[in-house]
Formats: sequence, C-alpha cells, structure tokens
Amino acid sequence: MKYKLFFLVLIPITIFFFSCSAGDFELENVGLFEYTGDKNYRSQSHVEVSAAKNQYNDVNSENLSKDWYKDSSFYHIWVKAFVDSDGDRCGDLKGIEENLDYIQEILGCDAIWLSPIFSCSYVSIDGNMHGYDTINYYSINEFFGKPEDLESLITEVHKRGMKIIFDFVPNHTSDAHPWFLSSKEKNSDKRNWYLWSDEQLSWNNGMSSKTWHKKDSEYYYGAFNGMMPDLNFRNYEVREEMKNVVRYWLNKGFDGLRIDAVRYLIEEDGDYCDTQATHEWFQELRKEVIDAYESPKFMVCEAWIENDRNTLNEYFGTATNPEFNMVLDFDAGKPCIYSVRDGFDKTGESLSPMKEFTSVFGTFLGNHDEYCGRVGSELGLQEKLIKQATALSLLRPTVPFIYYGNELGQPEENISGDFRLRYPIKSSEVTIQKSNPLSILNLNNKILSLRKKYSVLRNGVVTKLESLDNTDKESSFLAYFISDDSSTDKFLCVFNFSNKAVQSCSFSQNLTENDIATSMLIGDSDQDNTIVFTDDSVTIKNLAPYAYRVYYIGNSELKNVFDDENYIENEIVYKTMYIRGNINNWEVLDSFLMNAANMEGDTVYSIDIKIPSNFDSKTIEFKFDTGSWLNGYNWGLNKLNSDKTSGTVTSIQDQSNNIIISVEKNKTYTFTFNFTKLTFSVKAK
Ligand SMILES: [Ca+2]
Ligand SMILES: [Ca+2]
Repeated sequence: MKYKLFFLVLIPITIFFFSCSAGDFELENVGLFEYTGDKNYRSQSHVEVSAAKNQYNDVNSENLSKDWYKDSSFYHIWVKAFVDSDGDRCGDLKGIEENLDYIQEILGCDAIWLSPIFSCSYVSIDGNMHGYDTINYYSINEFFGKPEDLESLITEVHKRGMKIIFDFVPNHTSDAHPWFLSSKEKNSDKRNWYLWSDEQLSWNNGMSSKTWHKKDSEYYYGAFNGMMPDLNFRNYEVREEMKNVVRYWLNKGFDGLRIDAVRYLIEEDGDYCDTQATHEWFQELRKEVIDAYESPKFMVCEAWIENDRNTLNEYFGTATNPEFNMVLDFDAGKPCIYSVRDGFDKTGESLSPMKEFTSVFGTFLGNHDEYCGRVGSELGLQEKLIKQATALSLLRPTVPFIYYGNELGQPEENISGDFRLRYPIKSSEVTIQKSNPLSILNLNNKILSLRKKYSVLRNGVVTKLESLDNTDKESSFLAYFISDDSSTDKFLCVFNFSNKAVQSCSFSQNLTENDIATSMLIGDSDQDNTIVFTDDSVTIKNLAPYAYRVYYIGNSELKNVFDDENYIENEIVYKTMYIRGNINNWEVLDSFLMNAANMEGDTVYSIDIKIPSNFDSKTIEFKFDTGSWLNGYNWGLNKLNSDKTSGTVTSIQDQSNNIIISVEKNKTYTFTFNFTKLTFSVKAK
C-alpha cells in the first residue's frame, strides 16, 4: 500500500512537470516503464533446476555434447494436425509417439519441435486452435493428451536417442488467462502483470498501430491482438514466473525450447520491438536457467526478421552475455523456393550467413506461419522442382527444421490464411513415397544421412563459385563447396535452375589442382557426369533440367546414394492451372497439369476438365499459378465478377483477380491460354 500512496502523490507533480517541459509527452506513459512487483516472488508451481535429476531420467544425457543441437535435424510438428491416434479428428501426442520410427528412420530427423501444447483458450477441433493463446502454462491441452502421454512421448523419444523441444510463448497470454482476468481489477496482485492505460495509446510495433485494446473504461496492450494481451516483463513476478515455466518443462525432460515472438517482449517508450530490455531478459534466462542445467539444454529464437542480419544476429547476444543458442533464419527458405520457381540463383548471401561466436542458425523451407506456402504448392506440385528446392535447403551448414509434410511435397489446403498450412500429414502419400527409392521423402532421408555421416555438411563453410557461363545476367546455375579446414572431406553442390538441359557449365575455383578424383553422391548417373578441374575452373557436364548434384571431392570410390530419374534431354514444360469454386463456395476442384502446344509460334497451354457431379457451385474461378492460390500469379481481369468465356488479360502477374465463369456439372470444358498474346478461352465440349 505504501507503494501505491507514493504514486498518488507523485502523479500530480509529474503532470505539471511534463506538461511544461515536453508538449507531446503522453501522461499515460508514466508508470508503464516502471519496474514493479516483488523481487523475491516465488511461483505457486515453483521448481528448481536441481529437481530435474529427480524427475525424468535423461538416458542420453551422459556424454552428450554441450552443443548437441548443432548436429541435429529437427522435425517441426503442428500437434493438432499431424496424426490423430484416437479418431477424435484432433492430432495428439500418442499420434506423434506412434510415428517416431517414421521420423527417425524413414525420414531421418533426430529431434522434434512441438507446436504449443499448453492449455489455450481457443479450443475447437474444427477451428485453427493455434495454442499461442495460453491459459495455463503448467498444463497440457487436453485434446492433445494426458500428462502421462507427454511423459511417455518424452521417454520414447529419449530411448531412441532423439531430442524433443517445446514451443514457449512468453510475450502474451490469452485474454482468458486467470492472470489477465485478475489483472482487470485495479487492486489485484496481478494488476501490474499486464500493461494498462486510461487512454488508447498508439504504439506501433510494425505489425499494427492498434495495439491498445479497450476493456470497460481502460485499455491494455496486446502486440498481436486484443485476445492475446502482453505480459509486463517490467514486473519482477512475471520475470520469475516465466523462468519457472521454462524450468518446469525442462525438468519434465524436454531438451530445449523454441521461443515465440521474442522481438516483442519488452516495450520501451517509442520503441516497441528488439529492445535492449528484451535482450537483457533473454540473457538472464540463458544464464540463470538454460545454462544452469547439467544435462545441456538449449533455446532457439523466433525473431521473424527478414533482410536485416544485424538485428537478427543480436539475438545471439555477446561473448560475455550469450543469449540464444540458435536463431531461426528467415532469409534462408524463400530463396530456395524462388530460385527453383524463377529459374535463376536467388540465394545471394543466404547460403553462408555470418555466424556469431559458436552459435548456429536454424533453417527451413516453410513453417506454420505465412512465411511462405508449403513448398509443394509453391512449386506447383512438380516433383522435380520440389526435390531441387529440398536439396538446396538441406545442403548447407545450418540446423534443418523440416515442417511436417514438406518432406513429402504435401500441398497446402485451398483455404485462406495460415490454417491452410496446418492439415494432417497424408499417410497414403507416406506409404507411396516410402517404397519409392526416388521419392521426395527418400531424397530427404539420403541428404540427412549424408549430413550425419560427414560433419562438414553440418559445421562447414560454404564457398560459392562464380559462374563463367552467364556472368552478365542472373545465373541459372549455382555451384558451391562445403568444406572445413579441420577436415579432409569436401563437397561440391551443383544446381541447374533452368528448365533446359545443359551440356556443360563452368565455374571459377581455386583448388589449383588438375584431375581431382570425384564421386557423385547425389545426381543423375545415366549420363557422363564427370567433372573437369583445371587450375582455376571446374566444368560440369550434362546437367538435366532442374538438376541437383552433390560430388565428394578427392575420392572416386564412393557410391551414389540417390540416383535421380533419367536424364531429360528436352526442356521441361509445364503449367499448373488451379481451379476452385467461387467465393461463396470454397470447395476446391483440383490443380491440373496443362499440356503445352506450340501454335503459330505462340506459347499455348490447354486442358480438358470435366466438372464433377458433386460440385455445387454454378461458377468456378481459375488461374495459373506456380504457388498457392492466394499468393501466386493470376491471369488478372479488371473486374472480378466478369463472366467471360474468352478474352484478354492485362498481365499474368496481377494478383488481385481471378477469372470466373459459369459452368454446368458433368460437362467438359477446354481451357486454353495463350501466354504470348495474353488471351484465354473456355469452351464447352
Ligand atoms: Ca486425437
Ligand atoms: Ca511485449
């Protein structure tokens, strides 16, 4: 109470002071940046780091390298979707446990990241139920299973020598969390666990300027939205409670954690993300919790930052104040997909990001968010292209995070928003791909196996080679060495992003040796694939359209582990057309591979499609796309509701409009597109 009286006296003085000295100062900010709470606070669920020993035995902790996570490959599971073990239509922990053999042996990952598993307020099997709106940090979402299911999963994971990490969301809770409900009362002991103001402030954290949300006559801060109010990390009780949550679950046997939305943890006046105060709390967490465990734990940072390496790198901390052990790299994935999609090397500097200290980046082709679509959909379900993007993504010295389903090239569902990325893994596709040695799944497995065998592929350095063939323009080739001074193992990775076969391409190199022995470990071996080294160049022969190859340099005796399909002499031509119902009926018909035809010098694609009898919509929309329905290229029409059966389009890249026509069930229509003249026609057969 003494504390509150102090403020009653102080506030009128500060009003006077600031109204004279700073005209635009907002009175309501007074107090928002003050530190509050009991420094000696202990959580009702308090646990100590030392208690870990008495709980779940970590059978693999002996002789475990301190940096074990740097040698891992993670499988990123959306728990709600992945596999439903009991038929209630909700993915669950048992479903994961039943698939550990798949994850470890058939795919080849040795660690698992679970999307949020704690009790959350949005609980609906048919809804998104993302779990980032926590209502209890100490209990498990009951749709996912019982506490003993988690215990069993962790035990089975460790029996196999695998690791498992949880998703931790410290920035905000649900607005239904008991702490927030209590915080609404001005005299509550949870009052300062959240940020309250009498006025609607306009803090803009880069996501939205509407970050203060009304509750009765007051406003509270929620960086994402009003349903997820931000915790106040300038309150000592919140700081300790959140550290306790981490200890609690690490003590249960988790090997580490992924931390959500770290950029937005602590706001400063006029500065609402990536603040110094935020860095300081994570440095405290690292020092007091993560590094305090005898069995090495780690934390990986989700700071969704693109094209700003300096800001991203700050999350590693400094040599004296280390912060995250690993940082997820949002500059790595898209260039893989877009190099393949667009036909030239877009990787730039992303293959060899600057590393801080002994830290490491986590890289991925996609995740559960709107970072990009699923690689399968982004690349029009073209297997050859998906494999090339997969190889490019995994052949780099970072820690791979494979978003479940992407190892199959599984497409996203045709609905809007991030929900489209969060559907069950297709078990029928697993069955098919498991038995096909040349499947996307097996390519993942072979590269992950090579990564296990050769530490250079995990911890080495990438040296990009300069193309000697098309230096003046965007290069359709990419070649790089992965090597390390401390190892004799050296690899050359080569990509042809174009849709044309290439008889020969050359790159500058500085091995300064002729006739170096090589073995091709991955690539099409039915052609002469010898590579020729001279003093300052290397020449690679007979690259198929969309080829990807890995050579071991310095040994000619090694076996090819993934011999891709036959060399294709001709250009690969394809166009995928997507078709669906109209805006009132989102039922998706399908995507179709169109046939190419060359008519009077024009590039023309056409396809016959029969409208199914169970299709309820009277109209359909269609478009060309190499990617997802919402984000890809469309044939744009000026008016969305034009009911045309033929016409001209303004651009194939107009993303705003799709072409809509009336159709009848059971009738077959011929869709024809002229890419040269930008015309289309749809005719009933
Ligand atoms: Ca279930
Ligand atoms: Ca915050």
